[in-house]
Amino acid sequence: MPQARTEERTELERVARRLRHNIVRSTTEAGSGHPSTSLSMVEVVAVLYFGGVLRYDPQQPHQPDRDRFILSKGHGAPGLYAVLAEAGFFPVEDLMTLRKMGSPLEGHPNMRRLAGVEASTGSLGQGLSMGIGHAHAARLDESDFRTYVMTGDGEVEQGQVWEAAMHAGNHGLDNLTLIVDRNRHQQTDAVAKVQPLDPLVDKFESFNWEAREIDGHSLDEVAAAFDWARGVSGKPQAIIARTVKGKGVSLLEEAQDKWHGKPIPKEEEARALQEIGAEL
Ligand SMILES: Cc1ncc(C[n+]2csc(CCOP(=O)(O)OP(=O)(O)O)c2C)c(N)n1
Ligand SMILES: [Mg+2]
Repeated sequence: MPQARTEERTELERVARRLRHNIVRSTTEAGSGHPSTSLSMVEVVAVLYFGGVLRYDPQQPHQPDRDRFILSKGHGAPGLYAVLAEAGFFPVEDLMTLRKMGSPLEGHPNMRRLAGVEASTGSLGQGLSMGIGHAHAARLDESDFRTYVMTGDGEVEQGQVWEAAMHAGNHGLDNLTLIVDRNRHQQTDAVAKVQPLDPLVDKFESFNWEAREIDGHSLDEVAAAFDWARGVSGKPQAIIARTVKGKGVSLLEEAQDKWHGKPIPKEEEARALQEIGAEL
């Protein structure tokens, strides 16, 4: 790998570790929230914001030609807040106000209170429809901004997701990319037990999308997938990112259905941070 590329990867690894630290610390401090949901999306958002994918300016968060990222799985708010702070939308120290009275870092993202949040989400199933609105707006305004939406895999059971998928495919919205965080677990059980989704790639393709499955924790595969998505014309793109719920913290990884929506207890925090690795 050329040296510049190696350095970029090392920097992204550092970003990913800092995001994991801040996800764990902010939810443990809050005594509530969804660390396992947030830890599974870290590499995807690290590459989006720091791998040269999203076009954004924290000094001008409403600039009309910015790219949009909509976190449809709004309960992953601690992960979104960690990356927005890292990107300079607000001070990193504010992460520790998560879920506190008066803080704009609400339990689920509120676009009216925090710059950088593109959509108020938390009621699952709506983000892709909102993203379609932005994708159509870009067309109407003859702007080249792109829209990225991330859903959970349990979330994909929602009927509205498929109505939206059908619409985006029929309209050939090639400025729209969906990432499905395929961690295979939802609130209380495995997705396959509640409502099997496979073959997910085939399903999107049959709705006139381009789709591919990747390792959602490989920075290289995530970066390559976004490159691929940008190159597709005439169809929206779905990236099915295989991930692990609670990635990086063994306590969460080992009992995924037990830890949904639960913070790491104070007495386990130090060990979790050590497992994630030094925050450089
Ligand atoms: C419409 C709606 N129904 C139910 C919920 C409650 N709920 C919150 S998170 C969750 C599970 C989501 O699982 P998944 O989409 O796989 O996300 P993950 O945490 O695994 O990333 C549910 C059912 C909700 N937020 N919105
Ligand atoms: Mg899931």
